[in-house]
Amino acid sequence: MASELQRRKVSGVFRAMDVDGDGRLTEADFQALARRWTAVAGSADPERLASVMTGWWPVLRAASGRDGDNAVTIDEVLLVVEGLGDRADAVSATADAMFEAVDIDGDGLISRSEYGALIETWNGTPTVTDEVFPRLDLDGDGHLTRDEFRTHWTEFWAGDDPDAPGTYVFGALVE
Ligand SMILES: [Ca+2]
Ligand SMILES: [Ca+2]
Ligand SMILES: [Ca+2]
Repeated sequence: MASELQRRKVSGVFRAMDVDGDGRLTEADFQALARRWTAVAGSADPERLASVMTGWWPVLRAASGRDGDNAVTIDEVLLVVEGLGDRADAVSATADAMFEAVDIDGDGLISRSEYGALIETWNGTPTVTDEVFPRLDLDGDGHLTRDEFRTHWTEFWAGDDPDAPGTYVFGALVE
C-alpha cells in the first residue's frame, strides 16, 4: 500500500505529467513532456533525453492493467511508484537526463536559476523555488551537484521520509 506521503507526492507530479489535463496519463502526455524537455536541453543529448522521458510510458502502461484503455490513472501510477525501489538504475538515469537538460551553462552544476528552470519545465508553469532550493543545496555552496540531485530525486520517487529534503524536490506537496 502506498503511504499518505507517497500519495501526496504522486498527486503533485501526476498533475505535472498530465499535460492535457484530462486526469489520465497517455502516450500523448509523454510525447508532450518529452517535447517540453528537449526544448530546454542544456548540455543533454536531445535524443537521449527524449528517449529517457518517453521510456517511462511503457512502464506505466504496463501497470494500467486489465482495462486496456492505454491510459494510466493516479492509482496506477502509485502502483508503479511503489515498485521503483527495484528500478534504481532507471530512476537515476532520469535524474541524470534532467540534470543535463537544465545545466544550461554546462558547468556540471545546477545553480539556483537553473533549478528554477527545471521546476518550471517539469510543471509547465512558472513556480517559486526560493524556499526549496536552500533545503536541497545540502552543503550551502549555491549549487546542486549531480550527486546531490540524484540523491534527492531518488528519495522523492523511491523514499518515504517526510523529513528528507528530496521529498520537496518539486516544491511543497499538495494538501
Ligand atoms: Ca492526459
Ligand atoms: Ca550549471
Ligand atoms: Ca551544493
